[in-house]
Amino acid sequence: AVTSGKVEVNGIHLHYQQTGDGNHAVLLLPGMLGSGQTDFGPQLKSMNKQLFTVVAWDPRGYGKSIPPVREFPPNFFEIDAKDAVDLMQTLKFQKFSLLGWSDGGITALIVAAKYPHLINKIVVWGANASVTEEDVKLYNAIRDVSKWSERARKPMEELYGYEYFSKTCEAWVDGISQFMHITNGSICQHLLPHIKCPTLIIHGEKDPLVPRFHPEYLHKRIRGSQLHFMPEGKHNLHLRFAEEFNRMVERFLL
Ligand code: TYC
Repeated sequence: AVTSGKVEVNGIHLHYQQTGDGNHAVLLLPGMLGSGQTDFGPQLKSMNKQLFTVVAWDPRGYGKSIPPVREFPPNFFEIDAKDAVDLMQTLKFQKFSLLGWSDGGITALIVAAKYPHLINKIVVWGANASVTEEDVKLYNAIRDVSKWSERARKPMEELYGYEYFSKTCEAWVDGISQFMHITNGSICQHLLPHIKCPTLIIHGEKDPLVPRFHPEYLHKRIRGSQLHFMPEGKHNLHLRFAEEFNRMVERFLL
């Protein structure tokens, strides 16, 4: 069974889902506008519940962690990183692993670098440590949510309503694009050498949103990291190829 709850963390009532009772705690971190419910259905359903205790969180302003409305100050990933850590501490998980998708992957990288004593292992996919001009073009192509695929759009519209969904997506595009100007494109490049835990980077070779140089850069800068390509995978490889993804991740975490 999957339970859900809210706890107060840094003044925000953060919503999370939880399942399993294994010794190995794992936090699932959703992508932009994501939540446990929209982004991690197959993981909450099918990850091994004897081995793992799985928590999926809704970052502040996303999913059911509203209010507050989502904002994108220059340090929004750092804010998410601290919230994620403080959530797990509040839930009494001493040490845990992270599975981070896309923006959630960026948050996972920052957590692993800044709070190394708390982190067991991390898995990231669809994540990037920097923003290039090519990325900004791709971001602007998804600014208008009416152009999203039905599969990506529908759960978001059901969760947020059209208004909040479309406004927050536009705010995200502006928020992520600001790294181009304020840090010369870096989101967390300087932190990667501080990541000391076992790290698995997964990349879908057909991901239309994240160019391949991003996972290759992560692999180069994170010492001892593994890079695994899924030839048929797109951005949502953990949903489309859930069984393959879950088994690979479980094997890595053990
Ligand atoms: N980072 C986004 C997420 O968290 C996905 C995304 C990546 C969107 C690249 C656009 O060009 C893009 N799901």
